[in-house]
Amino acid sequence: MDVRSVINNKYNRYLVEPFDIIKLQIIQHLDVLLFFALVMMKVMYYGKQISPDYFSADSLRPPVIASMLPFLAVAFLFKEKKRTNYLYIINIIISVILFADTVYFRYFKDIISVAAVRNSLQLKGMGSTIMSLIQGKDFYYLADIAAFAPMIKSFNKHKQNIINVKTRLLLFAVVLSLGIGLDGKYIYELSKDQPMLLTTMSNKVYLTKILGNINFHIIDINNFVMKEINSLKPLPSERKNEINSYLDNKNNSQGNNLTGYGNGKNLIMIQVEALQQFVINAKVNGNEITPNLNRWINKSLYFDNFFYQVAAGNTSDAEFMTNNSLYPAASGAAYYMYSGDQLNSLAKVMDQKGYNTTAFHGYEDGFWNRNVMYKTEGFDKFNGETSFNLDEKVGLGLSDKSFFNQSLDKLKDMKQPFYSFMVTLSSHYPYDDAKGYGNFDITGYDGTLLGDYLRGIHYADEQLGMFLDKLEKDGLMDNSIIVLYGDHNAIPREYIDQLYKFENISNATDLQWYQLQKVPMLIHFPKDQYKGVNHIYTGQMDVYPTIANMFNLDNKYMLGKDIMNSSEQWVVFRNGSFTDGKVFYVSWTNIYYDISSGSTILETPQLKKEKERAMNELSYSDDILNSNLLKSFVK
Ligand code: GP9
Ligand code: MN
Repeated sequence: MDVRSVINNKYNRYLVEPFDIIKLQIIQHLDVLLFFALVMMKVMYYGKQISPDYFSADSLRPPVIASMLPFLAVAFLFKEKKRTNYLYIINIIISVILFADTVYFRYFKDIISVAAVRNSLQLKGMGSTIMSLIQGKDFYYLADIAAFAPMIKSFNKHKQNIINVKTRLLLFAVVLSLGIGLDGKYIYELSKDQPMLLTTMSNKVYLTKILGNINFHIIDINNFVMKEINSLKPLPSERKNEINSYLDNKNNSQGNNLTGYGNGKNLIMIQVEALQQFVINAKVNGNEITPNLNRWINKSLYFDNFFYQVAAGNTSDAEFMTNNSLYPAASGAAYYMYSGDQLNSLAKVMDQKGYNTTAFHGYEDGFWNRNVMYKTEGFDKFNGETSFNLDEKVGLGLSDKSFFNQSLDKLKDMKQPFYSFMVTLSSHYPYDDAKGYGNFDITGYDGTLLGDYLRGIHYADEQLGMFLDKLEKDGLMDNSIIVLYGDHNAIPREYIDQLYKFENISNATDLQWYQLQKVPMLIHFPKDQYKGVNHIYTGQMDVYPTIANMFNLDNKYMLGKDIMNSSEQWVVFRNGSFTDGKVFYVSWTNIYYDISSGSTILETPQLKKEKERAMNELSYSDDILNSNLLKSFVK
């Protein structure tokens, strides 16, 4: 029976059985139904491939349906025959993406991103690695595409264009609004639950779970294109010159204290999760919180006015600063946004000097985009979660104890000289997983975040102590410089009253809050040389320039200072706050504090200049990164 004659013949319409109408509608929309069912099946299969527990079918279905709807909506704009072709093409695109995602996950345990694709295209030998990762079952995604190719033509031949424009537009509008509504709901819920995640993209796997694989890729492509458009806008040459001469001035050595001291020695840099300064040399119920760090501080050059300077990128921002001496991104995470830039990172420059460079971290390789960014930063190797035996877990992932033990074995096997960058994990918020380890007495702080932190950081301290002691015993320390620092604060603002109470501070000012945002930083030299305490105001931005001086590295593109050869006490924070060691400027209230008296002071022309300098430095850093300036600066 001709479809058109049934539907269009108003005299005959009442003669048609309802069942026939349904049947006809199904045949007429077979392409839509098939597309929907096939893509759903593939995304479910994809979830199962990646992690059956994490991506349960129930959790995947709603966001996947939501992300499909806008594509379906567009399909209704086409006449039926064209619609089939459109859906077929969209199916191919989605299937190829899922195929790539599956293969990529097998290796990196992360979701593929545009930056990751671009970076791997630049790597030699990546082609054969990818080929070796592909498995027969991955072709499940593509099977229907091959099967349907010959059928589409004959399907279209039997189908007729019968839906009028008005109905098609209506269908488009209804399905699109439904899709946007549902997507909006999931995005809103996510932004309430984890406000930073959408801009920092720190956990792509989680984002994919909440928004669906397709939406993740749309956001990722959008971010990538926006960044590319931004960097296409050429900076005026005067601006480039201004930045260049500022960098020249900054990186003009003012002395030769310890210059080249590290030549031929190893560098072991340890970034400790949530290690704040207030626990150093402090006691709870008569017991030292960090007895091991306190002991090692006495054998090292210790900086007791060292600030973390991180922004939304948190841990990754700390890594970014100590390895690049450029400021974190104004919004989002530098580790995601700038992973396609050319950088003159510590590992890269060390590598040029013949060093072996390796990063170590006991959590998902793709978290904070590390698997991509460590390559951009020039590390030869990244020992992420997939390189460790996950034999003991504390909090998020591999326990610090096992992490240090396994890393030590790897260090011993490494060709010297090396630069090893180690990022710890166990003392991660909310710190309540170290309960079963040790019996640190936190009476009086039980059931509080601060109490959990004290116990958590006590555990981390114990592992750090064991690691450092072993390094010393094994003799590796005799030929190594160790730099150790905390990545960011442990007690967020919501819980700050617990910390004020611990510190006996009442009616705290913003200056007092900032003074509590210090993290420990120590440099240990062989044979405990140069031990002592240095009170200079400094921060994470200054780590790379300091190392560059000690290891005679040639880098003129750092915005921090060499602490060994500078009398400046300049520390700038991403929000525009800054200190010069005497005055502290708090950007959100526009108030200056005199550090020694703690009282507020009025702006002087000199302070106004400093404020401008802080803003300039931040915007220079933004321009360098947004316009990928190091690509042309670094010869
Ligand atoms: C995870 C770890 C945590 O890999 O570095 O990052 P954070 O949540 O502290 O930014
Ligand atoms: Mn951290």
